[in-house]
Amino acid sequence: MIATHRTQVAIVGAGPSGLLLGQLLFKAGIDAVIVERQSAEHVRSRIRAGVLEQVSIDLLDEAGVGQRMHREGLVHTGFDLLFKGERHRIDLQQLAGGQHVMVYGQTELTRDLMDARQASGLTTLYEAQQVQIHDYDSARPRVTCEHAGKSHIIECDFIAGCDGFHGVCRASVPRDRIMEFEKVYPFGWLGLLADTPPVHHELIYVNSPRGFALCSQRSTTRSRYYLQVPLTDKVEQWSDEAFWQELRLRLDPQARDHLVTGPSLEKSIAPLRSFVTEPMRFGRLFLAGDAAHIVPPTGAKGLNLAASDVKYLAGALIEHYQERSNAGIDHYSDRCLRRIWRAERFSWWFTSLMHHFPENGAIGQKLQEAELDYLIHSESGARTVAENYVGLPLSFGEA
Ligand code: RFL
Ligand code: PHB
Repeated sequence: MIATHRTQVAIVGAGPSGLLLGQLLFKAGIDAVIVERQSAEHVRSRIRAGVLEQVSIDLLDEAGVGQRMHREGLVHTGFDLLFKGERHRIDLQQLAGGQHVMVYGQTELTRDLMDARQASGLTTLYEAQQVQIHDYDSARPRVTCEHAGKSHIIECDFIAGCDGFHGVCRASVPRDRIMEFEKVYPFGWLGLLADTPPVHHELIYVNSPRGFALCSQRSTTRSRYYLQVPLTDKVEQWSDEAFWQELRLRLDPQARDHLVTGPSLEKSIAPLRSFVTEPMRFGRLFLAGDAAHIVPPTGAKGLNLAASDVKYLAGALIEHYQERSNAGIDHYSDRCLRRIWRAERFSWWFTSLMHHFPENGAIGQKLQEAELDYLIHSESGARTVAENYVGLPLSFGEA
């Protein structure tokens, strides 16, 4: 049995990039089919990012899915940097022109997008196997897959590769047409989610000789903490008690006293990497989000970069269909990459500043502390951190 679908845009991957693109296209009257390797349940339950920049907040509003985020998301106007045992606040609002970020879990955002898609009766093939892309250099690209015991052919005008770092789209591009830039860090983040009140009402980024730590949150009753761990560590080696004990050792005395511990709802280790693909367009195939780039999570940029790619891509496709102009399509890769490299630079720099690098010895720790000391006492230093953290404007530096 072969089922043939005809659509304008075939989207591979139902992560935040694919779902948000689908929603923006739907709003503009453009038809799209999403093909996703995992089950809907699996996609719904993934725990990842937590911090949204204004650009992402605005885009979720534009897609018509921002209501719950505004009700339940937590507006943060600053965060703390902890080093040499003391905390110092970076006031985002004061330093970055009144801007703030929103703490709203990727899990919630994904749920809002999936619910909106389902409510509109749009087609998503979950648990699709052997997904392949074809003929994206021609006027008639296709996506094929196996789904619910049938072979499916999706004929389309364009393919959006929103299938994450391990997806099929980037991997299908011949090696001589693509450049990849990569740095893998010699440590990972061990994350723990717990139904305990957060240790502080804002995030705390910790530089400690024992390694980096981050105190984040999902709500006023749910906390998310991370510890820098060697890549050789396995999550099974870390009991909840060992996690809490190590976190306490990296915190300042006040936070240590306030820390409320409890059983973990989830614990996992994520490797850290900087990665960029150039270009991001190959004929009628576009890469967006983690399929094209990865940042280490220290700067909270991954999901936000995915959202800005999608903003440019949706804009380009809408321009193509509504105005018969390919200008947005032709500029897609360059416009995305400018923003991506700026976020890559910030994420790499903030990661290098906050993590423990044993190979740099005691002097490495002292130099990090001196740089942090400079940053928090220099208005321009603190402003640089704040401005990058809230996200550089979409039109930054453009004529
Ligand atoms: P995703 O989320 O990886 O989704 C890709 C989807 O494609 C599917 N797929 C396929 N489908 C069909 N056929 C195939 N062959 C396929 N191969 C894969 C996958 O099943 C999946 O559903 O990519 P997307 O949509 O580009 O979204 C990117 C974000 O998920 C990612 O950048 C963020 O989670 C990164 N990130 C953070 N970003 C932030 O902006 N702020 C943060 O605070 C933040 N914290 C984080 C993070 C990522 C983390 N981890 C675990 C990597 C914290 C962590 C710990
Ligand atoms: C999170 O809450 O998962 C989170 C927050 C800030 C980051 C990274 C992750 O920089």
